[in-house]
Amino acid sequence: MTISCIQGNITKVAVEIIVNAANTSLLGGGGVDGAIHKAGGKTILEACIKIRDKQGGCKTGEAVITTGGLLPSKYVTHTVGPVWNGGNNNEAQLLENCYKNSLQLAKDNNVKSIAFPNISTGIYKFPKEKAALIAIKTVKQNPIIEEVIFVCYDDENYRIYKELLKEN
Ligand code: AR6
Repeated sequence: MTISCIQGNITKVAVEIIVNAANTSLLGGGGVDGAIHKAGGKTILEACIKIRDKQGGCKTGEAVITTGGLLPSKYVTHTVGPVWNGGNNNEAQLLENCYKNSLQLAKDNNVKSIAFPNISTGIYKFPKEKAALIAIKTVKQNPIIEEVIFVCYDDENYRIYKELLKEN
């Protein structure tokens, strides 16, 4: 397994699956979710609505998979990160579950490469360094996908990931 980080827009990354930091409604939103739906087109939203109709959205920590629509990636995995609420509300475990369940879903779909955004570190306010430590630890503990790329958008996350992955 290789783990790396890049800085940029995840909608441009050519891997087999990109992960979306969605919300429980699966109906889109701001941040990376908005960018993915905008770039990927309406087939992604249609697939999300189908999943919603079937199972009523997606719980925090869980993940569902749809087409990648117009994106370079074949699939999008939509996972719902926890809202940071001080740290004593199971946030760390829920964030770990996002990474673990997304990796498992990729494996179940025979995917070899996956790109993650920095889940929960935007609108949901999870402290960036804590989130990065959880993301990297969880990926290392679940070496089931050949290539994992962390796509950092803001400078602070990119700096944190570069530093933490140096020790690889
Ligand atoms: N590519 C990669 N990363 C991005 C991009 C992009 N195009 N745009 C933003 N980021 P956020 P959350 C980074 O707020 O905190 C939505 O409304 C951003 O810098 O997108 O999990 C959903 O519908 C940050 O580091 O997601 C939910 O309601 C990271 O993506 C809610 O936001 C995550 O920030 C989820 O909040």
